[in-house]
Amino acid sequence: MVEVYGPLDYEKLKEVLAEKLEEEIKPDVRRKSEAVAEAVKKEFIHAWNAYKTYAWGHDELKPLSKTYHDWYGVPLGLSIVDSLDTLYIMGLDDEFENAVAWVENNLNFNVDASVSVFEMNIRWLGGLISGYLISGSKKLLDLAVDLANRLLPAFNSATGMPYNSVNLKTGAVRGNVNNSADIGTLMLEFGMLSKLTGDNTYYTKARNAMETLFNKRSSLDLIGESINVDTGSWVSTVSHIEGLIDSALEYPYKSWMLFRERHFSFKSFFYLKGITKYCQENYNGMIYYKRVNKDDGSLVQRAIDVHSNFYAGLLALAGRIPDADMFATTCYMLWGKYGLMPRYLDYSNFTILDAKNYLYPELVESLFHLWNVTGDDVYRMMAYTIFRNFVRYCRVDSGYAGINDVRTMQKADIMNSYFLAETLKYLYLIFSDTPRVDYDDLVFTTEGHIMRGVVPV
Ligand code: DMJ
Repeated sequence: MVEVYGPLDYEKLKEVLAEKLEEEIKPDVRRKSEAVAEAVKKEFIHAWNAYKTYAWGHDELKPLSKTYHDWYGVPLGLSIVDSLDTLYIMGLDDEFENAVAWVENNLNFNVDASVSVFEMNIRWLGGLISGYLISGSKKLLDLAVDLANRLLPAFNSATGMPYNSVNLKTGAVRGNVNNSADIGTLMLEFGMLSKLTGDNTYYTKARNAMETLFNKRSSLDLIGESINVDTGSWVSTVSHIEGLIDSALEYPYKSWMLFRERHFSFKSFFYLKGITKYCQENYNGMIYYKRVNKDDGSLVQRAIDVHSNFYAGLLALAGRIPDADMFATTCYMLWGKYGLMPRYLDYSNFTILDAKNYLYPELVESLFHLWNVTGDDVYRMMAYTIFRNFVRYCRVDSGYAGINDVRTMQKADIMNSYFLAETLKYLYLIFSDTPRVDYDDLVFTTEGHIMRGVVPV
């Protein structure tokens, strides 16, 4: 990894990066970007084979104990569903067919379990829809409809914003205090399902939830972390771009890209405006997004969560290239400083507040969008060093392991499904010179699932 210490200044860092990347990385990446894509694919196969051997049909692989983890106590094949479009994109057609067959023959949502509406949406529903768009398998679409119908009771709150959890069998709901991200990250998947089925229910419910959340924004155009969906009162008034809020800021813009309804771009404009004005700051020569109170903009904390790394990609998609570049560079500096970026740190003094890195995708996602929009090889080179460090620190005999503490690189017994759905997919796409999908015709969901365009529908 390019190690960057000393002056943490954007201009100086760009110089150091340019020099180091030129010496260390460029010859490799320039010469053989397709070979790097193949290397990423090889690592995907390594992780996928381990999942197949030790956890097939279960949700996620535990790569150290060589066993599995099921989120809700019953196997719902999460890693299979989450991997479908990655298998297709990487040209692993036999594996894709086997995975579709497993889903067709085994996946059953009639289970007595209280599930997160957000997670079932971004991982399972998104995976099924993109799997259907690629395969044309009617059974996958039926499963997507069945799942969405089981999630619908969550919207029966007084405000129409969803409860946090719903029992897939009984429809019983839980959690009337819900996060902004969980409320505002349904539109792409629910909306696409309506487009595919002609049943507008899903589109309308998700749109109402997004609309209601938007209307609860403060006069500074900021939303808080959590809200009571029965009363419509904010519970946490802290505003930022991190987990608990993150993808609520991402979905209005991407919904505009997918559905082309003007009100989505309007929402996105106001969210980006509020964040730029009250959260964005130049600090020690770099760009950061601080945590503030949504009502008066007062400082809550100077901290950065690895999940916020997605924001550079959103800025790139929205055409804000200088800010996108500066923030991606800030994030890259933090990945470089620690080998892998710790989940959470105070950027005023670099105190680590949470030292784990569970194979997080957000920076490579942003680098992919930046590279795709600008064509600047610097983003490929940054992605290459991150890929090398994932291999160096996280690869084990049976797959890939998250890291519990980036200071010691002590491994965690978990290979999250998004490593297959997002991290390796974006790493592959950034290097592939012959992509199987046309980026101009696609929207990537927050879980990296591809919507629109691929499609024999
Ligand atoms: C992914 O499941 C999605 O990107 C989600 O939006 C938030 N974070 C995880 C990965 O970190």
